[in-house]
Amino acid sequence: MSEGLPTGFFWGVATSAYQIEGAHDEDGRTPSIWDTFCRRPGAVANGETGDVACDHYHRMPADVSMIARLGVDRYRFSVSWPRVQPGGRGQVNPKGVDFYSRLVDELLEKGVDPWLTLYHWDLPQELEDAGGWPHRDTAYRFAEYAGLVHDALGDRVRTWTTLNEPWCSAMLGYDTGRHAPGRKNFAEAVRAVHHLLLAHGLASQELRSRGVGSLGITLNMGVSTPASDDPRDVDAARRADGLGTRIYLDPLVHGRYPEDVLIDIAARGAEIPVRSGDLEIISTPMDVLGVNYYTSHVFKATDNPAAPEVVPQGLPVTAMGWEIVPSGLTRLLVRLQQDYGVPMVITENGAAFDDAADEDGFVADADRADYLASHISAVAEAVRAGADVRGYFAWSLMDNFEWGYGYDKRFGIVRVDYETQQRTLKQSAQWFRDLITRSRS
Ligand code: IFM
Repeated sequence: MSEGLPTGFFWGVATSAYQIEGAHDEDGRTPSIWDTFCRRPGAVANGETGDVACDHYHRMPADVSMIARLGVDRYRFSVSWPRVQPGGRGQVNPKGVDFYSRLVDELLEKGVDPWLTLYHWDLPQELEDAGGWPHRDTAYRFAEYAGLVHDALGDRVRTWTTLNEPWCSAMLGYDTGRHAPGRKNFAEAVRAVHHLLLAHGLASQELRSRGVGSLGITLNMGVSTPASDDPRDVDAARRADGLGTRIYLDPLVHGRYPEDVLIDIAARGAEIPVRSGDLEIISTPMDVLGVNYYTSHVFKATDNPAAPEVVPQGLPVTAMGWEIVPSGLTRLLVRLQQDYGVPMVITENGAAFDDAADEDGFVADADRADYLASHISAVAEAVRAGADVRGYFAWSLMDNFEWGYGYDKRFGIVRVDYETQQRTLKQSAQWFRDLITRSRS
């Protein structure tokens, strides 16, 4: 399955701050937009919150030992902005920084390389109150925060990711309202896209000026296929690809927004608030593109060009209802190589299933192991076809807070019993550990 992966290909597991840390009001941390959103009636399944989550803030050393026992090369985690810079402005919070400093030290001591993401959706609430991502100043606040984190950890962390999945921050946060902060306004979402990209560029400049080993951004992507040759279906797929992928990668890599996407969004009454010099900042060269892949879609046009129908292909689905399409990952990676040519790493790939634990907490999740195996094979196939892919992170290390789904959906290769906080390796974790061992021999 891993035949064809290049020498030096690395393996990792991934998490994010709000999904695992808990300790939401400890040691000076202030609320993020997710703390606020979780308290909005009906926003999150069962009214759940990340207040405790996996209690990783208090269990970090043991969690790092568990990560090391999996044999991974790298651990991808995110830093909580309101923990490190409460309120999103001003001085660092020494206790917040100390947590990440200890995390990095624990990882390095155990031979696991830290892969740090600066923003995985937990905007300080005060910055949302000041306008959030539709407001240009938020990009400058982010660059300042990036510099502060680098000042604290840059001596030990080599790999820096600015943003995780800006599509989710912009579109789910400001258009559909399914994610924090829960606004529903397409024009604001488009402004958020630009300011997230600007934030990435400004932060990249801050980080580069201080010195980094490797710098990039992570995007969630799939392939968009038309349901038929009908030009309307072809156009529906083009639009989905435009708003899902090209609106990010064209400015990031080529320094321009795609013309067809500008026309599409103008027809919906929105405009990208680009200013002179922005695109040069946004296209600050990156070393690695993080690719998060879960599924791909087939699109059929409807009477509303902004709302095409997703046509199920009759494939098996995960507990999220997402079809399992490993071939889409191969196609995506080959296409990204051709159109953008940036070295890539799979920064997330994994699946939620309805796990059944035995009395010891063990889950025989052959379905999840199969999902991972088929997608790792798809990566190897893309590499054989010429894609430059350098590593793979499984999402996720452990079950955690799955945003609007609360704790109902479990993506972990490690089971978390939320009553006791006991961690138990699932069959998929054992399989992943053995794969890593085999791939080295
Ligand atoms: O849990 C999320 C993660 O935070 C971002 N990427 C997708 C995952 C599964 O939905």
